[in-house]
Amino acid sequence: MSEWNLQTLRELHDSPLMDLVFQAASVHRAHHNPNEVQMSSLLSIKTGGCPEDCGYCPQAARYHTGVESTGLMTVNQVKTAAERAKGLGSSRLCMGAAWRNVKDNAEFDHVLDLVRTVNDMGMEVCATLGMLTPNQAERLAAAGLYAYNHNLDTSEDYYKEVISTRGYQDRIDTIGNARKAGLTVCSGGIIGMGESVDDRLKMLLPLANLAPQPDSVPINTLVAVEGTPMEDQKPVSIFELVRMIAVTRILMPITTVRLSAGRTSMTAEGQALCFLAGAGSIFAGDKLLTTPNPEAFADLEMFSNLGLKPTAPYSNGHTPLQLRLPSCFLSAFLMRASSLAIRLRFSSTMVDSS
Ligand code: SAM
Ligand code: DTB
Ligand code: SF4
Repeated sequence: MSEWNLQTLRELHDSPLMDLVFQAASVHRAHHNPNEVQMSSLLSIKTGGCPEDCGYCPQAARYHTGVESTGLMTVNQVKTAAERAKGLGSSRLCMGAAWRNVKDNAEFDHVLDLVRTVNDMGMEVCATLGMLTPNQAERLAAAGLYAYNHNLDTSEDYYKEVISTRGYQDRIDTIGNARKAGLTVCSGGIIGMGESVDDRLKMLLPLANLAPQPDSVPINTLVAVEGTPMEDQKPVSIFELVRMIAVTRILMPITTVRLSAGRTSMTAEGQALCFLAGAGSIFAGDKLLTTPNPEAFADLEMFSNLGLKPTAPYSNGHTPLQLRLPSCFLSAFLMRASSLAIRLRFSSTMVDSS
């Protein structure tokens, strides 16, 4: 358990911004390269028609948002998109499906093929497919999945105002299933849905209390989409976002804090403050899952102005199971080969001396 509670976290959150950012930047530098930011791309492999009622989501079938429902993308479509993303500097691809949960059917077998395809390209493969059973998590890990994204979204109290079709504990269970299968965990949430500052901090506490803490925490600002119950939410200010990123960084020092949805309305100066406060990744490419994201050239210009370099894949030392297996076999082979060589040398020494 971390030493933080809501009161100490709130004091930290409300401290003068310069002090907060300085403290967060110091923690960031102690554990991460402050001049590297990972570029990660999103790909909606199955869009729209979702049975859930998440109040922020343009892909829920019950809201009239103009998002068209599609079938699963083919291997070739995903390969082309992944090659484009890699060419623009992304070292990670996150594939999203508008599902409540994964089903054990031919579609899931196809997703496993998609995971293998992107893994073979040397990219970190992330997926966000809804709830997972332990066996499904294991099959994804065996196919080479590196990370699973499943957000808490908000505090347990405010969650009831946002989603009724899936419980908070269901989310915690899926995160546990992903982790037990050896997947790295990506879990965070959204600010700007009408929640209080305490709700934001109450979302961070259960994440910080996971042992170990999540490998990534995405901080999204709401993209208020017409037709969803949240269409009229007021945008959060950049300073609220910087405070949230800084508190996340201090609370979870090793975690990659991901500056996620909502960047189209931010200036490069605002984003620079987010990087200073500990954000270590952005979603790159002109589309998130269904909504717009800054153009690639704008991000390249921002990276150049700030002297930032895109992070290489697997830079935190983890590798997906599929990549770990050959190296396990290789080290077992090398150990056997060297013990054989020692035995041969030993027996030839015995022959020489006789
Ligand atoms: N269907 C799967 C699920 O809900 O677990 C995966 C896809 S879902 C789109 C992934 C996450 O995207 C959500 O948990 C939410 O945090 C984020 N998200 C969705 N719509 C958003 C919006 N309008 N603004 C900001 N974040 C959003
Ligand atoms: C996350 O926390 N944010 C990403 C990713 N995980 C899957 C999704 C953002 C979606 C924004 C709304 C859309 O484009 O549909
Ligand atoms: Fe469906 Fe995921 Fe959107 Fe919720 S967030 S409506 S589960 S696609």
